[in-house]
Amino acid sequence: MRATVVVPTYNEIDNIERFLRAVRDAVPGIRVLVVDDSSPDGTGARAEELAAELGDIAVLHRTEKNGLGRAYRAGLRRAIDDGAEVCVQMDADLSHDPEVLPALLAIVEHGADLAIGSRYVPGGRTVDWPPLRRWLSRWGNRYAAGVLGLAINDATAGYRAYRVTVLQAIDFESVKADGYGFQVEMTNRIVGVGAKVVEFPITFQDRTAGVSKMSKSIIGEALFLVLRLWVEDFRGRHERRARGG
Ligand SMILES: Nc1nc2c(ncn2[C@@H]2O[C@H](COP(=O)(O)OP(=O)(O)OP(=O)(O)O)[C@@H](O)[C@H]2O)c(=O)[nH]1
Ligand SMILES: [Mg+2]
Repeated sequence: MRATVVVPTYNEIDNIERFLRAVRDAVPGIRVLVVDDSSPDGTGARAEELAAELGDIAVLHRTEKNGLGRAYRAGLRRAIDDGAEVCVQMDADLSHDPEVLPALLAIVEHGADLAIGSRYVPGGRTVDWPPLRRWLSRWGNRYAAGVLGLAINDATAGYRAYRVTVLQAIDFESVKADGYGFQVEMTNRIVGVGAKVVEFPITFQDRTAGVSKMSKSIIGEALFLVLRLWVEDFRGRHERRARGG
């Protein structure tokens, strides 16, 4: 299947080269779409140079930094329009090991609609994260899964491969969340349409270069988002029952 890695970047100048070379080494035939929000550090221009050297890499330059969700919606749209059958989401900061790519792709090729690189299934782990960050991620996941009734251990994971038909089935462009919540909203919709989800254990390595874009407002958005999704799911079920469906 034709696969494209969609990778949003903002100020990843110290990571982008290592990232693109490692992806190319791990899966020589894979396409990459870098979605750069006019990084002031020149990540977009560096990505263009690497694209010319390595081939099969495109760069989508956006004018404004306005969140991971928006960057992904634009990037997934472009990848699909360019013929992708599988879209991989990945961070550029090398927290997601490119060596895992073949496994995620194989899971989708064998029939899954979504393969999640999961920190919270047996064999999965996080390395070098401070205790508070670890706690936040672990409990954020328990909270989201508990409230939404998702049988998913790592619904906030940012390393995933989607079958394009499921992205179309959930109308991914109408997903509203922009920060971390984007991953949760995507997962909730995918579970909602009864798609097949497989979690594959990964080791998540904290970034060693560049700065985090994680913020209190992103965490706040995710907390409220879960409640909004719960209300929407509840209303949806109620309306279906009222219609006798
Ligand atoms: N295009 C774009 N990319 C973004 C934006 N925010 C974050 N990113 C990228 O999204 C990926 C994940 O962001 P990170 O800052 O690593 O967030 P994180 O992984 O939750 O947090 P840390 O790894 O702790 O820094 C990275 O490749 C970032 O460069 C944004 O607004 N626009
Ligand atoms: Mg990161």
